Amino acid sequence: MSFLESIIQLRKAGKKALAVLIDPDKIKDDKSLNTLMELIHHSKVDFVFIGGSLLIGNNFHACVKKVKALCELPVILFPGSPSQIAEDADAILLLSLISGRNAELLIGQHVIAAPQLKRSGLEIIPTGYMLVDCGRATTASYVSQTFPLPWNKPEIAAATAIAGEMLGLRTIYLDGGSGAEKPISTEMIHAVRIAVDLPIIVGGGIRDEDQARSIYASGADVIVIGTAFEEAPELLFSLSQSRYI
Ligand code: 1GP
Repeated sequence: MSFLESIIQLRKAGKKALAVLIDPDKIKDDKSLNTLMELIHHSKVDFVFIGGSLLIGNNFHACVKKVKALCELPVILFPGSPSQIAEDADAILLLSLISGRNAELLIGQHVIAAPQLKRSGLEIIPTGYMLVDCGRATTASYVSQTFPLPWNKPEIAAATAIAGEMLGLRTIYLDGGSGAEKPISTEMIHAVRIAVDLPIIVGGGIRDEDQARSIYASGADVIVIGTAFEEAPELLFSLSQSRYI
């Protein structure tokens, strides 16, 4: 089943999903990747996302290949640029940064990537990507040269999501950015949940089970955990329990 179909089915069944975000720059060596993948396996994570707003190292492609070899979970690319397309993955979030007004990230980079994506065989997931101000400047907002949505303006997030749905995007990703000080407000997630019928992915600054539970309860279908997993991988066990609300 495709990634999109599986999250639509989970949603219909009232179930929630957990994704772990692997930043290839943060992987020290094969041994540490093996350990992380063991943990991911035992925590019953649903999806592995790979990518980052800015990758400095050069092990992205090797990392995707190794992750794919080490696990049976769907591997989804979460690309910061067209250089993060790897055919070893299963799917790619084709992110249109609809919270911003940077034409390159709304359509420009997509034009550059489109021929390669068309040939790749990857499942393409047209995603309305919305950056939200969650307390501190993040690499994502700096690199994208866009203003994030104000944290306390759920109505702007809802209107943006509606526009994304009307434009034919298939999922909404609300992101506070990696290492955000706090998660996106439950009010904002709830407003987007009421506004659109699309699967909602939420990430950025989620660090404990209580936060994850309330984010799921407000309407998120998929939660993405990056920094908390890097800092304390064992947290994944409790975070994975939060899916059962
Ligand atoms: C970032 O949504 C992801 O784009 C995950 O954020 O690293 O803060 O968990 P964290």
